[in-house]
Order: sequence, then C-alpha cells, then structure tokens
Amino acid sequence: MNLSDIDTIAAFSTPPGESGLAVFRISGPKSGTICDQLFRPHGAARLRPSLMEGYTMAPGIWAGIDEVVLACFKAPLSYTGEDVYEVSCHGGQAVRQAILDSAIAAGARPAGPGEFSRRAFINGKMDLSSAEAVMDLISAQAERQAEVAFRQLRGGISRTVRRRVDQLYGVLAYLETLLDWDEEEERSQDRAALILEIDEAVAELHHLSDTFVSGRVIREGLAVVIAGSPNVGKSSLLNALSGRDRAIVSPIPGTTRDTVEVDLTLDGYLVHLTDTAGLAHESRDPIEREGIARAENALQEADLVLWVLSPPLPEAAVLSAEAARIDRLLERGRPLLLILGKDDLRPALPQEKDPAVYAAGRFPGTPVLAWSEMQEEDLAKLRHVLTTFIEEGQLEPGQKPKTKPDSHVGEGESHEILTHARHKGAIDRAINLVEKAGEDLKRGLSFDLSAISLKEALTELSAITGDDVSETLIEEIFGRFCIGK
Ligand SMILES: Nc1nc2c(ncn2[C@@H]2O[C@H](COP(=O)(O)OP(=O)(O)O)[C@@H](O)[C@H]2O)c(=O)[nH]1
Ligand SMILES: [Mg+2]
Repeated sequence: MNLSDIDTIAAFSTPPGESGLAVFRISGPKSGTICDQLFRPHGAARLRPSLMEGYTMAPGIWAGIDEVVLACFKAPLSYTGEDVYEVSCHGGQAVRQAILDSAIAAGARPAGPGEFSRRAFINGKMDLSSAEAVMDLISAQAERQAEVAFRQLRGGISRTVRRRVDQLYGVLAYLETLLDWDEEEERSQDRAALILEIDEAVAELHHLSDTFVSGRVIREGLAVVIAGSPNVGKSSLLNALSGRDRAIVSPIPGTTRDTVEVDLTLDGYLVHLTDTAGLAHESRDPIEREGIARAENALQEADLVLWVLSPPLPEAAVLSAEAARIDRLLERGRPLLLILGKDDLRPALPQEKDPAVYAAGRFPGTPVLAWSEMQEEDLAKLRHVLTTFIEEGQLEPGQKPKTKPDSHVGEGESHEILTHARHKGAIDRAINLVEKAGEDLKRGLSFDLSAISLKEALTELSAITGDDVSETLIEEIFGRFCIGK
C-alpha cells in the first residue's frame, strides 16, 4: 500500500464523561498538517519540539477552544509506527466534541474500534498476541489478570510460540534435505533424530496447552455457584465471601428467588460468585420455580459448585432428591465442594442429623469444608481453598505444580500462561499435526507426509503471533477493541 493511500485517523482514547483531562490522538501521514491547523503554540516556537503547550483552535476561524499540551511522536517511533500527535485537553463534553469536529474538518477521519492498535500490528510495532493483551490489560479488574496481560503485552506468548516455530522449521529443513536424497541413502539415525526433536516439541506444546486451565480462569474469572436447600445459609455465605450485604438473608425459606451475582477478587484473582434460590424442594409458586430453573442454568456454567448442607438435615425423601442432584453434577465431572454449613450448631446435633456424618457416608471422596459464619477462621479457610483451586485446578492442594504467573516479569520465559481460547485452539491443532508428523516418521512412511503436517502446524502457530494470519481474523480481533485504542 502506498503511504498516500493511508488516511489519518483521530479519536479520544479516554472515555466520555467529565474528567480533569482527556487524551485525543491523531495518527497517519497527514497528522502533522492537521495539527498545524488545530494547534497554536504559546510564544513563537519555530522548531517543533516533542512536547508543546498551546491552544487548540477551530480551523479557519482561529477561535480558541482549549488550552492543551501537544505531544509529537514521529514515525516510526510511535505507538502506531506512523506520525502520532497526542493532545491532552480538558475532559469535558463540549471541549471534546469541538476538538474532534475540528480535526475532522481539517482532514482526519474518526477512528474505528482498535484502529490505532491495528496500525501498530500492521506496521510491525507489536505482534497479534501482544495486541490482544493490550485489550486484556485495559479490561483487567483483578491484579492477576493485569499481571498476565502485561506479560503477554511484553511478548511472552509470542516468544514461547516462536521458539517452537523455530524448532519446527529446523525439523522441516532437515526433512527437506533428506527428501532430496535417495531412499537407499536414508540413515536410520536421521529418522531417530527427527523423531526426538518432534517429541520434544510436542511435550513443550502440551505443557503450554495445559496452562490454559488456570489461564482461562485468570483472564475470565472463576465462576463459583452456591447451591443447596432453602435456608442452609447460601446467601449468608455469598455475603461473607464478598464482604458485602449483597443478598437478603432471612430465616424464611425461599427468600432468595432469583440468582444474585457479585464479582470479587481473591488474592488478586477475579471470582464471579452466584447465589441461587434453594434448589432441592418442589415448589408450586411460579416465581420460585423460575428461580430454581435459573439456579440450574447457573450450575451448568459453573467452574466450581459450593453445595451447602446444613443442620438439621431435611427428611429422607427431600435429602435423597438433593443427593441425586449432587450425584448428577459429580457424574458430569463438575468440581464440587460440599460446604458443611452452620458448623456452630453441630455440637448439639444427634449423629443422624449431622451433615458431616451424612456427607462422609453418602459422598465419600468428595471434598468437604466445615463452615460457620460465626467462626472467623472459616472464611480464611474457604478463601484459601478457592485460591488453591484457581492455581492448581483442584480442591485438594499439593498434587499438581503451580501455574501461577511468575512475578519476575521479563526474566526468562518459562512460565507463560495461555489465556485466550484462540491461542489454545491453535496450539491444540498444532499438537495434533506435529504428533501426526512424528507418528508417520515412526511408522517409516515417506518424509513428504511429515513435511506436510509440519507445514500445517507452523501455519497454526504463526496465526497466534500474527506472522501468518488472515484478514478476516485481523478484522475480528481488532473489531473487539474499544475506540481510541
Ligand atoms: N447458626 C448459624 N446460622 C446461620 C449461619 N449462616 C446463616 N445462618 C442463618 O440461617 C438463616 C438462613 O440464611 P440464608 O443465608 O438466608 O440461607 P439461604 O436461604 O440458604 O440463602 C438465616 O437466619 C441466617 O442468619 C451459620 O453459619 N450459623
Ligand atoms: Mg438465600
């Protein structure tokens, strides 16, 4: 594309509303000329320094709009790789509108979502996974989300992926040299060396793919759903965990009729907590029935279920209906923690009414946690169980290595975590293809077959970094960005 074909885009990078300052950006070949029309520096500055104070003007009229600071970033040393001018103005609706209108009148076009970052990607200022991380960093609510996004913004995923790409290109080159030889000359040690390299690449790719379990939870948050019979203390549990009186608590069964959702952070991780209407009883009330249906839906989406069983246990028929519901969740492999609620009441209970005794007999092997809102240490224990679940992907600590993001940002590249389904999908498809290449080699098949699989795997991996990517995918990714980024 010819430089003169590229238009100059402009947008506010700060959100609408009143603020002390707002940032307006112009990027493209005409941004300098546009600024000459919009901006008049204080005094008679002849040279254009990189930072200037002055006024923005309505072009042609030279009526002042606002007192501003103008920063110039000359190509290619700018975010987009083009000439970029950044105006820091006062953040009010009228000023913002006047500056945007003036820039458009002077020849700029309003930028679409993600257009600045898209230009940065096209101009080689950042790779695709780093550009995706920019948006993750902007939308991060919890510390760990931000931490992982920042690592990816700095190219963590790309470096890890490119190492595998380089390794596989090496294998491919080796294969292609062997392809030029006669079959007779093929040496078994060449085949063995190739298989070894491929196995190593597959192991590394699997390792990366496995990080998605905690990576997805870090980026999207952990969906925790509290369920159980009416009046067992579910809403009290949500309030205790969130530290807010978010759900109404009362001794009247059926108080919570709809799902109640609250977002909280636990040790820097984002958790979406949902309280549900009591589940395990028949109801004729249509509103309560709708509440129960919504609870069932929430359970379908849960990453983790906290099922509360509290004393006194209900009569046998009701309890067995509840147990059948728990069985169904466990059969589907849904991670579930039995919360033995109202633990403070347990000492006075007869054995047959004790949820702990019941749970041990009916659900052996299912993790349990004693809980009372009266016992302060229980909250710390529950928070610990949840954090462990996020970090280790299981409720019982200490079995799997931690995949917690390495806080030593920039040092080494060993602990990259996949957080995007797009990246995970590409890695998994690449694994299948590389594995196939290895199997074909092991079976003594022609090198051509393995070369074809490897090339396809390389295409998959290159789509992560954007080194080989379709226009449609670029559109789709940057279209999800906000305007001004
Ligand atoms: N003794 C005791 N009472 C509790 C505890 N948690 C909740 N409750 C009481 O149990 C009743 C029902 O609580 P609620 O949270 O509304 O239960 P839900 O219907 O399951 O949401 C309320 O009167 C709460 O004060 C607890 O840990 N110990
Ligand atoms: Mg409730």
